[in-house]
Amino acid sequence: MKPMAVRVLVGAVLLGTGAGALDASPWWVAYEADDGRLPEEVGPWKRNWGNWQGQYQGPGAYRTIKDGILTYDSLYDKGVFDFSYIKRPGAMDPGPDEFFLAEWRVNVLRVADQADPAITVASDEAWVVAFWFAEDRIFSIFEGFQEIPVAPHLMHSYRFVSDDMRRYELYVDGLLARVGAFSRRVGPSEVNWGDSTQGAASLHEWDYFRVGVIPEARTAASLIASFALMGWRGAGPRRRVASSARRFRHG
Ligand SMILES: [Ca+2]
Repeated sequence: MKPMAVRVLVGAVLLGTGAGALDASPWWVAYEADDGRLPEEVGPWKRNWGNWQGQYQGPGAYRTIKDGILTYDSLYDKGVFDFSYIKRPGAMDPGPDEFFLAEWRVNVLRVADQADPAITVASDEAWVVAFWFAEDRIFSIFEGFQEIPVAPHLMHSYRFVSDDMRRYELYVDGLLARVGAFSRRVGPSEVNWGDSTQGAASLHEWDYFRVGVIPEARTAASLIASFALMGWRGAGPRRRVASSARRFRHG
């Protein structure tokens, strides 16, 4: 793992001030890449990018949207990072009878080298999980680079679930792939995703990235019902996910 140590997961050490007024939990933020707008254009996502010259230097990754897919291409420069983030100081974590859910669908087509795209979840109480994406596996970088293999060069659906921001479950294509633990970190609560690494370059496609806090279902039956309501089972009800999430967010 030595080559990885020289690289910087920029997203995991991102510093900054918090957002303004926040919705009370439950909450839900989704980027669907459906209408040609970039995450920061849709909001409330903000963008952080740069290169070896520093933050906000250069064009970042070449980002294009086609047929509901957002593609990042930073193969031209390993110094490039370019990711989207939200901060919710004091309002990220699930309360009693709620759970935290992040779900995303991504195809990592090429990485030079080892891993470049990433997602980070950092809690209000300063606990963090970050996954680093290679072509044929992902790494939980704060858990000793624990590896989770995936079939290369395919779209995979990921679901990250936690009810206490200490332990989590990660599902890949609907199957439980890892039960893991958050690690200590410094900084405000935050979620980010994209090309999060300086020192590696990549080409990857994102179908969606969704995150929020959802009321806990009390029985297995209602759990299944609420997952069905949320579009838990597939790409079909995508827009319905967004609208039901909006209901949670504003209701
Ligand atoms: Ca990069």
